[in-house]
Amino acid sequence: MALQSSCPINKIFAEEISDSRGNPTIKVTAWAGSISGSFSVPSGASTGIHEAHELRDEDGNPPSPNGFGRARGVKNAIEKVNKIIAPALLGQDIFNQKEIDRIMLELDGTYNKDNLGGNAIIGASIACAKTAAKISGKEVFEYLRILTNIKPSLRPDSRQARKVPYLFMNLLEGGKHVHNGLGLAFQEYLIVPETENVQEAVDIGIKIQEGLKKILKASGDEAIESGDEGGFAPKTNDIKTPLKYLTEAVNKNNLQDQVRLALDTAASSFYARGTYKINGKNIPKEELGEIYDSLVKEFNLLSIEDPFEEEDFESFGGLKNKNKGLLIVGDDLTVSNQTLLKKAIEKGSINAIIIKPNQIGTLTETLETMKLAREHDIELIVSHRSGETDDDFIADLAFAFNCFGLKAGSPLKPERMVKYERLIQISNLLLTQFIYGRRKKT
Ligand code: 2PG
Ligand code: MG
Repeated sequence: MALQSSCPINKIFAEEISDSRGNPTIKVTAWAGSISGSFSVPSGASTGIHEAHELRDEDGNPPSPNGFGRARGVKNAIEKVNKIIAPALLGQDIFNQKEIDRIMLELDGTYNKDNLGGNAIIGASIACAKTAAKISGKEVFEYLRILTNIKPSLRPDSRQARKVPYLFMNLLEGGKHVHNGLGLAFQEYLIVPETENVQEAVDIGIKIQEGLKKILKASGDEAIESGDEGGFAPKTNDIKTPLKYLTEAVNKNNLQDQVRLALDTAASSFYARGTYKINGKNIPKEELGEIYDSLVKEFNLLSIEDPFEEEDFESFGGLKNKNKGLLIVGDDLTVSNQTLLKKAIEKGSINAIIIKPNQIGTLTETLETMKLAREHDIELIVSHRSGETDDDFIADLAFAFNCFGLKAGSPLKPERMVKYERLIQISNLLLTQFIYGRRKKT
């Protein structure tokens, strides 16, 4: 939808920056007139097999024999933006997001963005949206609402009519996000403060993580390591122990009535040839399902993300049907992809979905997937990646459509905290507007 008289794009430029793991990634800036907006692209470690392709210099090329150049380089992706995407988008209306994304999809011409790279395309896509928001004098979340109309659910029992998303904060880490070689299977142990006051939620997160530090030390863990998202990496391979630590930290702070626990097990990462490797043992999916049933009861879990490997739509649905009230969240299962979400809906696999714009590769497709999820009463949780940048776009995306959650890691890491800070800023902004509005009337 055109917002105002058209405004042609006059420059798009990509450059290399480092992500929170120290790997190269790209930052794309789009200009219309003298106004610009940028998006810094994040990168996953436990990626779904159906995600948009992240273009790296090593793709199809052996590593440089002289050892020059950083591993996981993005020179290729930068060239795709500067030499192919930019010329194709010059002169296009910055307000016509659908056409911008359509042109890039056509140029790429593959199902998984193999040619241009999902990282190159999403960089340009969101940079254009941010520039358009600036030109129209709107906050990014307001502009997103103009791009698409995703109504809050009208179901009286829905959790979707949330004004401000709940924070999903990852405080203990395992799986592919830690590097201590102990083999803790589950990837993320999260807390969810049940408050729409974001500052209060962040304070709770910091308090509990401080508490965890003491608990880990008392358990003999002297040198406490952190995982990629700023949560601690406990020295155990027992999947239940971190839940006990979290419960202890919550109880010690007397927060048991305000905080729920959640898991992202990222099960594809400990699955191979029909079995799941947990606590050093290979077990079948039925046994894994029973473990979940008992953890849900013992720890009153709010949600489990990716409880089974990413192609087992049936087992997701089985777990959901057995545990009423539990959120079964698709991430690697659905990779923010509308076609996979449709399949999950048909099979009754999930009642919540993770949304990561770089998983699908354009803003338009991200919004379409969110819209479809909302139409089917599937809770939306907008998420960061384990390799993050200082970009705060996902906070606006989560706020714009009354999403159930924003998952952005530990508040102790600056690249995660900027997302929470942006949400605090938006809440304050609305408060000021409200007060100002009331004063104006009297
Ligand atoms: C996940 C994400 C973010 P990654 O699995 O949900 O926490 O991890 O970015 O490594 O895919
Ligand atoms: Mg996940």
